[in-house]
Amino acid sequence: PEKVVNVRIGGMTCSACAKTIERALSNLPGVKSVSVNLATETAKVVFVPEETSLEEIRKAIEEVGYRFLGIS
Ligand code: 9UX
Repeated sequence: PEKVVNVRIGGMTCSACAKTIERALSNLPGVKSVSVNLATETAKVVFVPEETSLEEIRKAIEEVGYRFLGIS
């Protein structure tokens, strides 16, 4: 079964920021869909927990220069 999380992200200021994060998360194994919302500074991520984890999601966000602020 897939998990759905809403991740709060810091540091996004433009739509290119959102695209960068969408690309980074989409490239993780086990991530089925990503929708980044610039206005609410969140990303909805659907993933297979056996293939990736919240920790991998956090790392991917930080590697492209943004901040993982937790899940809501
Ligand atoms: Mo969004 Mo641009 O940061 O460097 S403002 S991609």
